[in-house]
Amino acid sequence: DSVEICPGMVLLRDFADSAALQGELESVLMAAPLRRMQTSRGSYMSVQTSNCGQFGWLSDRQGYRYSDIDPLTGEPWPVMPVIFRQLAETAAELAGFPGFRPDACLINYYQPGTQMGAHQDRDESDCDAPIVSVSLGINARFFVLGSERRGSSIPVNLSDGDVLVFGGPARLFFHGVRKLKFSEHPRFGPVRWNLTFRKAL
Ligand code: MD3
Ligand code: FE
Repeated sequence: DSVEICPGMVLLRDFADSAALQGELESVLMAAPLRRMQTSRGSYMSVQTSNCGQFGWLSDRQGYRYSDIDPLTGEPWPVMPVIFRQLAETAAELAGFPGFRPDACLINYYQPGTQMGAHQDRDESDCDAPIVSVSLGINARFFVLGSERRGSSIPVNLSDGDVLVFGGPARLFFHGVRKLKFSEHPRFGPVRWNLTFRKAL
């Protein structure tokens, strides 16, 4: 089913074929391994990341940016698997954003205890394009604020296979992920994956 959480934000519950994505994810990570990125202040993020697609999101002492080369391997990022791209395009279309063509897929890896503080996604040049987020593995408590970092938030429980689409008025909303509680997924084990599809450039 599909639920509009607020204008511009649509949740497609259990929309993704998580078993099919799992195999492709493993191949991508063999070519571009997970790493812990550094912030501009020098601390390390608790989430581990990698990318596939034409561009990858990076964070280091210089700040945030997109790059067509993986600095760890010196090679281009792995090609975005066809089933990743099709999933993101179909989800965007169903949510009311036809014509979405992602050129970047950020892979986030969460272990129990990992969290992501409230932030905006604004490193992309085209904010008319939506963002499509796919959750795999154990459940997470996601939250959305509005255009301000403070105030009340809307909680959303994200489970394996759930797809969230953000666009229009919700595209620049603050959001984050609460500290992950321990649980186990039959295929993924005690971890959560999030694939975030974007139009970077
Ligand atoms: C709301 N990741 O990588 S995805 C991120 O679960 C990020 O890994 C989280 O936030 C995760 O930047 C949440 C959901 C998400 C992605 C983009 C958004 C929510 C968003 C952009 C605007 C508003
Ligand atoms: Fe984000």
